[in-house]
Amino acid sequence: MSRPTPLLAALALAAILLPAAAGHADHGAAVSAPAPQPRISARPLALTAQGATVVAVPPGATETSAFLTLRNTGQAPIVLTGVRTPLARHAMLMITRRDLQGLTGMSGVNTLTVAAGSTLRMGPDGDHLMLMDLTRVPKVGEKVPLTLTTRDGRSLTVSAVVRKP
Ligand SMILES: [Cu+2]
Repeated sequence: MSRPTPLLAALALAAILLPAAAGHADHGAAVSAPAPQPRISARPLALTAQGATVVAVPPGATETSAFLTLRNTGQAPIVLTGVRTPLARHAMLMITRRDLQGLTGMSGVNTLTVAAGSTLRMGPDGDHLMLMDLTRVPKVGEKVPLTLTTRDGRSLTVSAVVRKP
């Protein structure tokens, strides 16, 4: 996420230049330049999204839900920690559970995990994204960006279509 500071950049440069300056001296202080690490944000997230939908709501509604199908094409689990969108001031991950009486209820969760090589199919009756304190009324057919964030600090932005429930 963060850019290298000038100091760090200078240190990195020194680490690269020092061995060259030492020439072939075998007994000098051997400074081995560490291999440059790719910045975390530069690694692509092995996550693909399909069918991203924001549920249309009538004027005056203050919240709605959104869902999509996520496929983890990688070798490690991907832990979602949140969602944001310009359409809502607050947004959260939610699950739907059926209690012993057969009643369903939603509850917010801190994380949703997409296991390696598997698919998380969100939907109106299951896991979903809750968009609260809407900034405006979404129009049927328009596209709204949804940005999912992951525990390792990366994100995936998808274009969700506003659809009638
Ligand atoms: Cu909800």
